[in-house]
Amino acid sequence: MNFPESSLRSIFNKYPPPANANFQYGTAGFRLNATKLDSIMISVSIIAILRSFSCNNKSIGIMITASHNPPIDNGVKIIDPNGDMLPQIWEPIVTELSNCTTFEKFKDYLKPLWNKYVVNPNIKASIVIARDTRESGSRLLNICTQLFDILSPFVDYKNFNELTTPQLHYITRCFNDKSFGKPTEIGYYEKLSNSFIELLTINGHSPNDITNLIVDCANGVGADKLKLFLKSTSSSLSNKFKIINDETNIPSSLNVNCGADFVKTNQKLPSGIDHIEASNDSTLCASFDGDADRLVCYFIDNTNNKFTLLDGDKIAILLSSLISSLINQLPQNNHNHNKLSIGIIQTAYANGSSTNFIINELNLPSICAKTGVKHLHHEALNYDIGIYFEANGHGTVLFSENFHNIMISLLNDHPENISIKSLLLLNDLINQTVGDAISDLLAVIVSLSILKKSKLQWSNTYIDLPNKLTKVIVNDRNKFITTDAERKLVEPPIQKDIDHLVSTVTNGRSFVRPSGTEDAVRVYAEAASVEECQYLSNEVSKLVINAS
Ligand code: 16G
Ligand code: ZN
Repeated sequence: MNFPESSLRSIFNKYPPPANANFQYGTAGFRLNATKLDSIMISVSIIAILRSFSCNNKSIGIMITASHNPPIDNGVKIIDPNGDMLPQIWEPIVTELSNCTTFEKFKDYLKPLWNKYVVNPNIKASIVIARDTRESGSRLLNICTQLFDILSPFVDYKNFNELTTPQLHYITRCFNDKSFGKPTEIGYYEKLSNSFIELLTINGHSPNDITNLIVDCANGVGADKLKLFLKSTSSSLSNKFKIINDETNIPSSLNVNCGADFVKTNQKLPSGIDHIEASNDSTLCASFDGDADRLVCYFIDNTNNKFTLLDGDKIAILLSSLISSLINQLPQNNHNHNKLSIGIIQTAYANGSSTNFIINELNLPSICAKTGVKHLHHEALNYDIGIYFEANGHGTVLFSENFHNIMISLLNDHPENISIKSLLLLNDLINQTVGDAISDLLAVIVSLSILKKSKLQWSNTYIDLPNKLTKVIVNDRNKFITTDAERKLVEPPIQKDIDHLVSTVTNGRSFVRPSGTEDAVRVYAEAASVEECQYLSNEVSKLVINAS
């Protein structure tokens, strides 16, 4: 019997769950007010240990962050050995354990799992752990390491302290797959920097001729890490970057009036960037969120003096345009690359114009997945090149092993071919584990340079249909059940009425889905004109209120 009951009892009693615990491991792990997370850190840490045992003692990541949420919140999520999210079948297990309110219940639930997975206690579990810059982060991380210390016969861990979420995803993967890269923060910067500079160079560019950038880091961990990246790379690159909202020493400023979520939701400049700066033709503005896994770009369009957003949809289109142009330029005497499958994965929130562009202009398949990174990521794995982005700026590109093998064999026959080399370098530049604001921004810069596109040309690739996202507070959001990648409601029975309303406006589209992160229902509406969009949004919201 190796179940460490007395060690667990002592730490459980030190950080007991509240009597009314009703926690849920949701779309992005646990996320709540930081004062309520203590007991959750224990449950998450133990499940991470079991997950490691269940994966032949591979390393598992624990990231402590609440992303774009306010500074008083925090959260935690588990990263699987290959750098993606914890598989969904484990979510109810973490949820149940976190809701065991007495040690007896906790032990009764955990012990069978422990006995199932810890079959060879002589080989230890392995954990890598990190946090963002939130004030509560070090205290919460310390709860996890206390647990690891008392369970030291069963687990080894490495504490990275502050990292961005995508850095920890990358490092977790590297711990398990040495060919992926060095499992260190420096290793991450080297991989990005080398591929970025090489991509520019082989395509006849240099860091001196890229666009100027103003990067709003949401006063979060991305600020410190972007600076470290720039320090680690050629000095001329840092001349191109102006980093703002980098006050990580003032935790109360995190995500306040700045960051990707603020910019996307309010469709305006964050604090710290003035209108004149953002109107400069040679400057592109960008915002990260608090843990640097989301990116949006924007500028003030001089032709109409308007704020112009380049959101996740526009980023997906830019990267897809580059990738399909490189694929089209591959040598034609070897047709292996015709077997490469490419798919672009979006959610129902993707603007209809972007989906039309993918289908009609890029001639690529467009796939709709449920909201939440794990759903898009999962779909993207079905393709040799799976490009996935949420409109809110989460996203990346996944390249398959088959893609890699085909490129390597092509390179053998055509060692000087720039398109092959560029595709292979993109595979290194773009974080393969999860959306990454730093890596995505570098990919955007490279794409603009190689495609010789200005930010205005990028923005004019297609024109967004007017759209509106509304939050409706209902008694019980769990009554709202969707199907067809959240595009249709099954319950309550109002889908026919929604369809009817949609048919009364030009190019209309609307859907209703329960939020995975808030106690509310979201209503999305889109139409050819602002007036029709507003009308559709109001009427569908009324239906939702009446049905709830
Ligand atoms: C979480 C998801 C994000 C999604 C959002 C939807 C991750 C890392 N984050 O923040 O992808 O867009 O939830 O929120 O998966 P909602 O369900 O409240 O609309
Ligand atoms: Zn985030």
